[in-house]
Amino acid sequence: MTKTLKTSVCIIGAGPSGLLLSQLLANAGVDTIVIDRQDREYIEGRIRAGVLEQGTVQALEEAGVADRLHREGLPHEGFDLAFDGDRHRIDIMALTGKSVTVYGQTEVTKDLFDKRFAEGQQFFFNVPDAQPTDLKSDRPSVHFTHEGDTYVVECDYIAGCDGFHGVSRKSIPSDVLRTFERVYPFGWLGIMVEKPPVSHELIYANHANGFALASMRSNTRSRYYLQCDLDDHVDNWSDDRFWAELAVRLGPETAVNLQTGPSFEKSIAPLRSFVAEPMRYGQLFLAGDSAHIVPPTGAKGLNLAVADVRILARGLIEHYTNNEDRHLDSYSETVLKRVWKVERFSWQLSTLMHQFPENSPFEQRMQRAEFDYLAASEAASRSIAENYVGLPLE
Ligand code: FAS
Ligand code: PHB
Repeated sequence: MTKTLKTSVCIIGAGPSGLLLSQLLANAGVDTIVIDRQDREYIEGRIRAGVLEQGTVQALEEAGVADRLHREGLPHEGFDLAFDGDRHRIDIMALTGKSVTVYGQTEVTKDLFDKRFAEGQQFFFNVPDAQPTDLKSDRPSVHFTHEGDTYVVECDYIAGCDGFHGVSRKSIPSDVLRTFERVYPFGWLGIMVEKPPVSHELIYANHANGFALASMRSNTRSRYYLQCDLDDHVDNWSDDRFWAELAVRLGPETAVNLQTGPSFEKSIAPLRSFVAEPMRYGQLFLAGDSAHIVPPTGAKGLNLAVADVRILARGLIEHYTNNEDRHLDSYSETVLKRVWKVERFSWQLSTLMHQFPENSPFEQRMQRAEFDYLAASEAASRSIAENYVGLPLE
């Protein structure tokens, strides 16, 4: 016997996109049901983004989940670009009047879950088979099984917040969906360690051996990345080997301050640029990684997902409170304008800061010239800075 549930918006995915959308809608009195194929512990356990744009902080403040962020987050007013031993600081505060906040996506997810549970949000976890249906009707639905029972959620709208590997994007007919992709010929090997960061600000380094990033989660917990081959494996990287290579790529002046220790997380992530168009099909809206992926170089993935959600929440709230659909109707066009600008920036910084095996000597000189131009031009540095702190919401 199928259990029938009704809600205004059925959200597939309880990552940052789905959780934030659920909270923003709840604050406006719009009810949702949230479905995820994993459980809360698994979702909270994923280590991902670390840098929040001011717009993301503002969205979390609007959602009422920014108290711990303001207590524990680290405001950052600049970051370093290093190129073969030369260093250039991008002074984002002087160039844009804005800062970014270092606060892990893990913590953002925990803060959102805490508030959603405190407010009695209806979740269905460990759902392997959610299936959006009747997307072109005015009563779409989501069918799934949970703990042996079958369910159908009848709703007005479905929000596909189920990430790159989710079901939502795949529910858009192939003759409607257009996808664009660039897969990078390398990955990022990341570690987490309970040691103070090597520098008080982030360092992005392009060394002949490859890219390195020195980041952090707090003043006592550091996050480091090394560019690695796509077919590399974490088993090839002892902590000692990681620390030795990181020291080489950051350079001796920085490495002398490196505090090493046992890593408690070590993983390799592939890098890709990906966009799916349109981000709406009938009553289905895509938001976050279900519609786009950026290489993490620009610290944009989570921030871009939040921007989608802010724009989608605005449109849905206008629909339910004023019966006004202009922002819903323009959602896909509006978000995609921003998505492509952010894809461009993430691609630009990835192209500048990594060693590409196929690069000719000419292209290597182009990388060096781009860095030298950045270091000498306030206008060029301001361009990097205004993208890094986050472009204004349309
Ligand atoms: P998510 O992928 O976070 O969440 C999707 C949710 O949907 C998951 O909980 C999943 O279980 C669920 N789901 C999937 N399929 C489903 C189905 N069929 N049915 C029901 N539920 C389903 N961004 C940065 O800014 N900086 C970084 O350093 C960074 N590092 C990253 C490292 C890795 C390894 C990865 C994969 C991503 C990284 N990102 C980074 C990007 C990342 O932070 C995303 O942008 C962010 O998680 C997007 O959030 P969501 O759109 O909610 O998608
Ligand atoms: C991180 O701390 O995980 C991080 C920071 C900045 C990036 C990418 C990842 O650009």
